[in-house]
Amino acid sequence: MNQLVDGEWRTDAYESTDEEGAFQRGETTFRDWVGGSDVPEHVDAEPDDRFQPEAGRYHLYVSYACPWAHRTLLARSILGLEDVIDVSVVDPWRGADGWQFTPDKPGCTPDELHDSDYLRELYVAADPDATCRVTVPVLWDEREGTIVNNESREILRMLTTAFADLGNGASLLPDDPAGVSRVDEVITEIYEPVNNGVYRAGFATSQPAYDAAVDELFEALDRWDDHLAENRYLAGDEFTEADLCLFTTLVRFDHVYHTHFMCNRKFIHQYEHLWPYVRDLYATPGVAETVNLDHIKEHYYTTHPDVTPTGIIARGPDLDWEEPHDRDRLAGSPPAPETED
Ligand SMILES: N[C@@H](CCC(=O)N[C@@H](CS)C(=O)NCC(=O)O)C(=O)O
Repeated sequence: MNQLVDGEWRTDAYESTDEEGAFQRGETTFRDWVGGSDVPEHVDAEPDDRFQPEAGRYHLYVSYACPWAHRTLLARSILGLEDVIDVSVVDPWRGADGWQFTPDKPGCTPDELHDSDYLRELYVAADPDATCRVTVPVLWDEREGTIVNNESREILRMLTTAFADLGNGASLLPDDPAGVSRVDEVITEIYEPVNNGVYRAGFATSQPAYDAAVDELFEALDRWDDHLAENRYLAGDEFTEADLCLFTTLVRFDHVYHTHFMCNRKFIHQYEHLWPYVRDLYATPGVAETVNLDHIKEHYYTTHPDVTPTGIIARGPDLDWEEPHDRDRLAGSPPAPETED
């Protein structure tokens, strides 16, 4: 697989599966923390006073296709941070040179800051000797000219805490520490079987590794479907970061994970509660405009020739994302921007 080694781009740098054929996701490398917010317990970082939350200073590099980058786009949109943090969008197709900027393609932008051709140029600008994968999302600091962080869960938390005061007053975290801990537990709980589970199924190179990933995935989906029978959201009564983390996998599921990654024991639209739940989240103000199904489908079907060698983009299924969800009968409410009166 492709990555930077000592600042040079290499196309044969690492194996993405272990000797048992199980997918191994590499660690991300830029892990600084914006000052002015608490570092969650699970994060090994100190707030860095060099990085203060400021409007117009930071930039997000994303792909609409990527579920991890989607977390950050969702928080930016729901919290009303569009004028605070600008965004550059890469081409959904990723070839041998890694993520690239193709501004002429619908939904894509140039690198708004540096006019680079490839995302890896930013990684090398941040660290000329970088040895790492070149991934999205990236939180870039224009003032320091470097990458602050490229781990979605951490960028998400910085947006919902350090940057929240610069937004519209909506919140994606409970007020009480116990509520925040519960959100953290749920995000951890869904990561391995669900968010990463679809990749473990799709990129497995042995039958046992694939079987284990699919079994864990559907066991977790069944469990959360039961939870959602009585609860509007995943962690308490509010729409939180945890819902947003599940959403980015569920919204892609029937279009790409089911077929391309062979997660085909069931579609999400066949679940009694998960399907209305994901439509409820989709109907939440700020969410629908972050979903680009064309980029999602193009990315997955054309970027992994080991998985779908023809690069043909599967047509279906036709889903009505705007069908009424009737979830407002359950306790809880979507994030609400503060209104001036
Ligand atoms: N742990 C990272 C994972 C990010 C990630 O793997 N992004 C994928 C896109 S979905 C990527 O950029 N892959 C490029 C590569 O691995 O070379 C996060 O959550 O931010």
